[in-house]
Amino acid sequence: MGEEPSNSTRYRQREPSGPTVPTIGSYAANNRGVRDDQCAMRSMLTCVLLCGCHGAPPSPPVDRLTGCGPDLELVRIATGRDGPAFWIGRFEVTNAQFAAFVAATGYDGGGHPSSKPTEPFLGHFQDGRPPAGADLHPVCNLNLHHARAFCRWLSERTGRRVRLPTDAEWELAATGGTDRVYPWGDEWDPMRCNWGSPADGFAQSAPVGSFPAGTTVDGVHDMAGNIWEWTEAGNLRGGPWCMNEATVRCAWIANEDDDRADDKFGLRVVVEG
Ligand SMILES: [Ca+2]
Ligand SMILES: [Ca+2]
Repeated sequence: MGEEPSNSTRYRQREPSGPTVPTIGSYAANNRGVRDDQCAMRSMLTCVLLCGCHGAPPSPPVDRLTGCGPDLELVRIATGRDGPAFWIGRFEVTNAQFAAFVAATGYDGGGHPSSKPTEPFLGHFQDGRPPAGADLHPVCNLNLHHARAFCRWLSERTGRRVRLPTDAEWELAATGGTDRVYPWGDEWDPMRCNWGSPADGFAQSAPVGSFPAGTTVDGVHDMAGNIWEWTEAGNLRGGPWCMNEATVRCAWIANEDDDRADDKFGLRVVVEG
């Protein structure tokens, strides 16, 4: 079962934050004497009748970063309380995507060795390539500098502003702007993410997108578990494949040494605009 956090990482837990989404019944009456929940229900029925979408919320726009190795699929996250709308990677960055960066640039860590020598920069790669069969697993063994370097390269190649998420952006994407505990809702479900139990099918990392029942409301995968994700502030979010249900909550923040790489530390990109 999942490990408790080690003493080497400074953790803090805080109350969930962010705007809450009102339920249908909580809408007030409008000036036509018709409650907005009735309007909402009417439009939902209209949607079912006209487009057959059965009342499901519209899917957010998607986009891709192309021409830099395997495409990075992006999901639009609507304007939040803390800033403008942005795009976020639907998946964690994979070994194959990071390998394309290394192949194109010869990047070797950029003079930022890991402060944990037993887990050096891309220590799991072999001859500059991911291990056999691991192309679609999340890249790991990165410290904050290495994660930022990948984003800078994508910015240069695409002309778009690619970077790590802020903590507010990461949490907005994970919760969908609600105060939910996990990306899928408030109830813990050990089969909706890759956490510290092999019972979910994975003793270590899983190919990205292996838990479609655990996505956010916007369809972002693996915001709980699998690989821990660096944010711009040097925090890690979402918990890794080896820890418990407390650590994979949306609100959990682990502040880490910027120089430390680890086989549980990876990234997901944000694109501005
Ligand atoms: Ca697992
Ligand atoms: Ca993750």
